[in-house]
Amino acid sequence: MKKLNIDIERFRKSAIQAIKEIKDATALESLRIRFLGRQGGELTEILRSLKNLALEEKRRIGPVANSLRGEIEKALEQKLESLKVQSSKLKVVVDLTMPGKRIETGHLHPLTLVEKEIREIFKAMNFSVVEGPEVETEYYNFDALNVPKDHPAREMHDTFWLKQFGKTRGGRLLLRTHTSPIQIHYMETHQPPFQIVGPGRAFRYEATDASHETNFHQIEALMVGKDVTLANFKFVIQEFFKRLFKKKVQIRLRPSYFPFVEPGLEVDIQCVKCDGKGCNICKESGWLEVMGAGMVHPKVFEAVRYNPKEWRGFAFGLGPERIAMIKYNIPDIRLFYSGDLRFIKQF
Ligand code: FA5
Repeated sequence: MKKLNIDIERFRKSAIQAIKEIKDATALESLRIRFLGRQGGELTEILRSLKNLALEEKRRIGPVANSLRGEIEKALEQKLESLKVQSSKLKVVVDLTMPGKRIETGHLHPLTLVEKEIREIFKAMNFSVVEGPEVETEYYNFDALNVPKDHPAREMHDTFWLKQFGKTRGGRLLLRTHTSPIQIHYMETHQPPFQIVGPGRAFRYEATDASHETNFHQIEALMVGKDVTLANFKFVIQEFFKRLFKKKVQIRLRPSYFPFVEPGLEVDIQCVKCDGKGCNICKESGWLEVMGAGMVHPKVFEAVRYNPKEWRGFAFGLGPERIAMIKYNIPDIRLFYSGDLRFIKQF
């Protein structure tokens, strides 16, 4: 009577290890045949050889070999299951019929979009884009713009004063209350004729409401030449609004007062939503106030050493928030800075 000349435990370990390492179902099937195949399967042969063993050896090895068969069958089955799960996951990845996943990308803020559009329109109309500092002196924000010290117009602009920085040659420091100081900086360093737009932030210490913010934007425009008139101004803004709203827009000029222009004007456009019939955007008036404007005051030219008898110019200051509100039908200016993603994601 024979003894089994194979180490069952070692066989078990290497069989289980081999099953673990399998990467696909075909290789797993080959392995199944190698161990359990009817003809020549390694474990099958071991089990077959049991009958030739001595009785004691048969009693010792028999149950071990039989339970090993169950163990290997179970391991093969589990492996097959896990390969199926893996391959179904793999199919999802390469399923070309699945709708594509939209990659979330950032996008521009509605105000940036509007400001960009306004810049582009003016650039196409041969205006240069210039900028100026947000921290200004009293001189640039008021004095050079013909707003005298104790003049009520200074009070109209509730100013954020930067007291801790003290005084400079240009007086006290402040956050500019409008973009008009850009005019002065530009004229001090350039000779006419020219036409510029100066976009930027402005700051006013005032109560906020649906159309007023403490931190807002303006776009300043200035055109200076030998014979610039209000007719040029009218043409430029009419053309600007036509390009912005993609249709002819009625404008209305009303007399107004700004110390740095004479005459001074307030510009209204006919409501682009209701075409002047009256709606919630224009508060039923049919008109929307969009900018302050006028012919540059001779005192301003004097401040920058231009001869007011030689040069004429028009200037205007436009609020892009207001334009964006009209264009996108936004009811409250405070939404722009709310950080509310439900609002921002609509653009
Ligand atoms: C001015 O600031 C003048 N510098 C404009 C100007 C320039 C007149 C050149 C003449 C020549 P006003 O305060 O009206 O004007 O402001 C102009 C525009 O800025 C307003 O029509 C409005 O659209 C916007 N604006 C003013 N204050 C606020 C505010 N608190 N919040 C949002 N927008 C504002």
